[in-house]
This record gives sequence, C-alpha cells and structure tokens, in this order.
Amino acid sequence: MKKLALITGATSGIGRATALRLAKEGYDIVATGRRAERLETLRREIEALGAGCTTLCFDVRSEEEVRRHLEPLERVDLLVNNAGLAAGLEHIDRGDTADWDAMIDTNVKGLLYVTRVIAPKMVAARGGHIFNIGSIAGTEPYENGAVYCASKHAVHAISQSMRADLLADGIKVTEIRPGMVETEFSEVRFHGDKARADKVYDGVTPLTGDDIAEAIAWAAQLPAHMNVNDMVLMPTQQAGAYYTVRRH
Ligand code: NDP
Ligand code: 8X3
Repeated sequence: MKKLALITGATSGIGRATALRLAKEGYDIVATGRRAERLETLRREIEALGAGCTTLCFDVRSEEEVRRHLEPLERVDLLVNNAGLAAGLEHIDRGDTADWDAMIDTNVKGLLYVTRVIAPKMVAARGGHIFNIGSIAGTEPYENGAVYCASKHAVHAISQSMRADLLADGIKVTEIRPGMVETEFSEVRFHGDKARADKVYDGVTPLTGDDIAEAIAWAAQLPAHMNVNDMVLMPTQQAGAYYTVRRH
C-alpha cells in the first residue's frame, strides 16, 4: 500500500512544490487549499505522475471545515502543516487588526485544528511524520513583523511541545524554518502589490518552493531511528532576518 501525504496550502508556493515532490517520491497525495481551480490543476499534474490525489477545498481557520474534511481520512502517514501567510508589514501602532486575525487564525489556530484531527490517526497507527512550516521569524523577531513573528514563534513552540507529546507514539515532528523563498508570500503580505513584492527579492537569488520540498523529501526518507527536529534554510545571500547581501 502506498503511503499518504496530506499537505495544507498546496495551491501555491512551498505546499504545491511539496505535493508534486512527494508524489514523485511515491506518496499518494491529499492536497488542500481554498482555491478549487488550482487544486484541480494540481490533481491532474499529480495523477500524470502516476500518484493518487484527493483534493479538499476548505479554510483552515474554520475548525468545523477542518473536521468535516479531514476526519473521514482513514490514514495519514505524513502531514505538512504549510498553509499560512503574512499580512501587512507595519509598526504595531499602525497594524490592521484584520491582518493580525488572519495570521493568528491561519498560522497558529489552523495548524492546531489540522493537527488535532490528524495526530490521533497517527497515534492509532503507531507512527507518522508531521512537518510544520515555521520560519526564521519563529526565532528572530523583526521590526514591522510583530504578529507574523509571534505566529511563527508559536509554531516553533508548538513543534517542540508536540514532538514531546508524540514521542512515545513513535511520531516524528520536523519543523522547517525557511528564510526568503520566492512564492506568492510577499504578494499576499502586500495585499496584491506585485511591484512591492518583487523588491523583496531584488538582487537576491531566493530559495524556491522546490528547494523546501527537497528538504522535506530528504527528511521524510530517513531511517526510522533518525529524525530532523529543526531545519533552518536560507538563500546563500541571506544570513538572518536583518542580513541580506544584494548584488546587481
Ligand atoms: P504562498 O502564498 O505561495 O502559499 C500559501 C498557501 O497557503 C496557499 O496554498 C494558500 O492557499 C494557503 N492558505 C493560506 N491561507 C489559508 C487558509 N486560511 N486556509 C487554507 N489554506 C490557506 O506562500 P508560501 O508557499 O511561501 O507559504 C507557505 C508557508 O511557508 C507559510 O506558512 C509561510 O508562512 C511559510 N514561509 C514562507 C516563507 C517565504 O519566504 N515564502 C519563508 C518562511 C516561511 P489558498 O489561498 O488557496 O487557500
Ligand atoms: C517568511 C520569511 O523573513 O519574511 O517567513 O519572515 S520572513
């Protein structure tokens, strides 16, 4: 029987690249996101690779939607808690509270809702592997990023605690913490301002979704006795949230 990987936020960027990569690695895929058309395109691409693909269109911010879509899954061998966003880049006195809600509800509560449904299935199966997509923002708070950084600090804490919680059940927990990855992330952060988003990557060769998928695929195939707890990945031109060398 093929292993099954569930990837949240698979309509774009890191999640989409990971779904395609894990399909190539021999997994059947459950891909989630809110954009149905993109899920349908992805399903066709994954099936063309010879893997099975189920798509589930829902918003991870709704506990009811998460439960309704994920509870029927019989077995999940690998979960990638990837769905997430940054919204806005403002000082704390000017931030939009709707942006704050979106980040906390998606990056923290959404990840928890999904895990709450899937972890018991892994416990019952006495095994599984959970990947949480954190960020360098999970350990490096930066100006204008209070709420995004707080949400990723939460992911960092949750990852460490859930690793301990699930230890006796033989479930691996790996946190992947990227720096700059060129996806739709900055366009979403700047509410569709593509020119401002492009400037983030000006003079830098950023990571791609495929680079993060490569790391996940590697960590997923390690022998049973070996786990990657925490992996920080950055472009060679970046050394941290405040250190980027740009070459023109
Ligand atoms: P993208 O914007 O390209 O992809 C984000 C994905 O998350 C989309 O598939 C989107 O799908 C999904 N998503 C967002 N909100 C929801 C929601 N409420 N319900 C369901 N799905 C949702 O960005 P990335 O690929 O870069 O981001 C993926 C993860 O990586 C995020 O957690 C992000 O914080 C993290 N990250 C990104 C970095 C970067 O530089 N790009 C660096 C470090 C971490 P849809 O809109 O269809 O729902
Ligand atoms: C995304 C990377 O540096 O914008 O998590 O926080 S950063």
